[in-house]
Amino acid sequence: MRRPLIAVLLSVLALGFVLTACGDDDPSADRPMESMADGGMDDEMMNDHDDHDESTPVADGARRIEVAATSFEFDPDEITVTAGEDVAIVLTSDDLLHDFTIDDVDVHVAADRGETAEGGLRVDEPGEYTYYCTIAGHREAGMEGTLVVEEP
Ligand SMILES: [Cu+2]
Repeated sequence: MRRPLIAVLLSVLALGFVLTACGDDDPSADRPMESMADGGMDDEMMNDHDDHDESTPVADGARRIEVAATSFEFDPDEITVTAGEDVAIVLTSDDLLHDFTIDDVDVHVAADRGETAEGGLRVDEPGEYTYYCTIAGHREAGMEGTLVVEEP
């Protein structure tokens, strides 16, 4: 029984040493980050990323609609729902960070590389809406689709 305990203690000590060693490197490692953050472009990207972490809440009993995001398209690129219906957009990304956003509708889901995320969606007004990916350049490259909201 003692040996494993000693091994664990030694591992913890070794880990602590490694962390301390890493800690010493931090000041130099931070400098490039800080200088990058000084550029307006990077500030914008970081704020962007914060926004992408928040998904709209999914209502109980929402119908799940799976959407695959790849560079640079959505599959499917047309989704039909009924006005007032609660749905969950289940977004999966294979390659890199993509999101699902509609202007004027409260829906947002973001999925990072290899991840699946869910976001609630409900539209009360029938009509056609365009969903797209807000990551810079993606919509322009073709990442958009049509949400058709039918009369109940
Ligand atoms: Cu995208």
